[in-house]
Amino acid sequence: MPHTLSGPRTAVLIGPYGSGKSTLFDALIAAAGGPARRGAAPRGGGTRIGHCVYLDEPWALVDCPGSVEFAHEADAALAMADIAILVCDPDPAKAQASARLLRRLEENELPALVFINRIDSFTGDVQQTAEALQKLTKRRLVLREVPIRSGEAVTGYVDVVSERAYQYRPGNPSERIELPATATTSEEEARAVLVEALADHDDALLEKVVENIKPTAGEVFERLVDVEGRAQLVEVLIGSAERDQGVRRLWKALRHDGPPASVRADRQGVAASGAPLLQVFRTLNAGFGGKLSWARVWRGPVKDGATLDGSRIGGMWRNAGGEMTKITEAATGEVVALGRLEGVVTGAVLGDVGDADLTFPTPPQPVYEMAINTADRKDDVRLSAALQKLLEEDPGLVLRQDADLGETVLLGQGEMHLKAAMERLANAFSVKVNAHRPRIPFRETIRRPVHEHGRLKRQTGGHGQFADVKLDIAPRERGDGFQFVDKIVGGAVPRNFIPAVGEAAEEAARKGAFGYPVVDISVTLVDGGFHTVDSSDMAFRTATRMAMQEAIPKAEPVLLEPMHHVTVTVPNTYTATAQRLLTGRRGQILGYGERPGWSGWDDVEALVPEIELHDFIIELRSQTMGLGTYTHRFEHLAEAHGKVVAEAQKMAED
Ligand SMILES: Nc1nc2c(ncn2[C@@H]2O[C@H](COP(=O)(O)OP(=O)(O)OP(=O)(O)O)[C@@H](O)[C@H]2O)c(=O)[nH]1
Ligand SMILES: [Mg+2]
Repeated sequence: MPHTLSGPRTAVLIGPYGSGKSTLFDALIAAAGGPARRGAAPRGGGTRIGHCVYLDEPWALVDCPGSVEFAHEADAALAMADIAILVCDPDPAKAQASARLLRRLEENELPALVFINRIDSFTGDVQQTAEALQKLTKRRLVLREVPIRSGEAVTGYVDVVSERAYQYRPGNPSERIELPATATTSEEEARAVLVEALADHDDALLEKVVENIKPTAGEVFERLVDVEGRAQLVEVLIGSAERDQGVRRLWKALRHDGPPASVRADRQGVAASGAPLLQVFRTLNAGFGGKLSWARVWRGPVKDGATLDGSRIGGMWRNAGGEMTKITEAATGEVVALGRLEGVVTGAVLGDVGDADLTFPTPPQPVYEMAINTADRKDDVRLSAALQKLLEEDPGLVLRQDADLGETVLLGQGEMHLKAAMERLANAFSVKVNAHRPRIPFRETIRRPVHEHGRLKRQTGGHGQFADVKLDIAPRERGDGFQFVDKIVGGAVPRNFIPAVGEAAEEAARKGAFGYPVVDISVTLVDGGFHTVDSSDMAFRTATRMAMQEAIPKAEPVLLEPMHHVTVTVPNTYTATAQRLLTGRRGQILGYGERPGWSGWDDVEALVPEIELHDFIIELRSQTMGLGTYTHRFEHLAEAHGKVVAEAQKMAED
């Protein structure tokens, strides 16, 4: 049944890096009467949101960045969408770049269309592209259009449902032409596939297929809208965003197949009636109107000036073709920008949530980190305020204050992601920062027990300083920590000085032979001596420190490096690659196997030194078409040798 349309809807453009989403976004807006594109669309990070009206129906279009480093932005947009457009490259060899997104569509149970872009420069067979994509999803993909070629060039298409042929006329709706003989076979094949796919969901249609009766365009169309609306089938369209080919055809598909906003709201359990409810999915500080929070109105109307959960809406806008236009009220299903929602973070739900499940997608664990410091010390105070705003904007970022190492570390989804974050710090918050590779929390320990004598005897003028300690310093089991043992008998060291010895020993262990904290040792005070006048806490501290500094280098010190348990996730065609990369980074493979619930993907488990992980993600992505990813957690400390020791010592000196 075609939908009776009432309210606004949201379509989200997703796709691999550089597949043409932004170009298509601009072309869609222009086709809906918006301004023509002005130069190339911005690349890299940053979701764009625009509003338009196509054939009297209001839409919000969301253009997501394609880079995996901004995947969390696309995930956030998908959580708000009524329908998705997956924009793909026509080359079947590049299909795999869409694997993660096809999974996401399934997880979201989101109706979707595939737009095979760049048809202007494609000489291959779109059927093969569709087949390559089909291997990556459980959902049925069906070609809705087949190309008409003149020589190598695609000049138009046949709509497989109506069986009508059209010639592209960039900037204008395509022109209906006679169905060319060259396209008849491919059209008939594609139609048969489409009808069979639909017959799986419809007995009446199945009967016709069995009896070899050709269903009418109307019959096919009606079922298509229904099955697609239930997210069971995905139409594959073709075109060229750059040349404005197939863009109006895509609009028509969106219009017919995009379910009303109530369908998504129902699926999330949002009750149809009640107080207003909205959810923020993108936040931008500075620029237009101070802070802007882009939100989906799950239940409207929401009025400007209204207070939701203690936050007052200070302004409400749509982005109509690049112009922010003020509105006073937003209806159910709208995506709008809200002003000055101070303290409201990306993902926040405001209003009467009831039993709705509006869980915001959790960004992946960060895989790349950089220590940052202000270029100008004067900015230190402003840095922490700016970082807090940045974290509000972007849940993909994490901040770690390393008191031990004296560093502020920004963690994110990759090099580009962190670079974009630092650019925002500079441009939106006027805080310039320098970034450097974070230090590694190395530790050290000893292998051999030693006995050491520390004696302080100083005569300065009238009264002197005297303390004498005999220490047994011994290794402990890994993870057992530092221990001080007092074995003084018969008052060789008076009771009141003993705590000072313990404290000084522990303090001295903070910097060992390589410049790092010494862990897992015991220090036992076995004997000593004192002077009734010249002994003091201070003197015992000094004597202890002297003994420790002498002892540690003699006790076969060893450097300990943090080891992480790493789980690499890759399509199984890259399992061997992942193993090779891990081994190349001194990783010890613990095993591998199919990732639970992800057919075609493997998890490879390994123990890897932390120092090797710094730029691991860059190599992993470049060797796996951007598909490989990993999670990690600290596992234990392990003895390090050779080059690592030299590197660690150098780091400690810097
Ligand atoms: N030949 C041709 N080039 C295209 C087409 N669509 C986009 N391009 C070009 O491909 C490049 C990338 O296009 P974008 O629209 O920025 O791609 P994107 O998917 O938004 O990229 P990210 O947001 O960085 O993932 C640009 O140089 C476009 O001009 C097309 O249909 N045909
Ligand atoms: Mg883009």
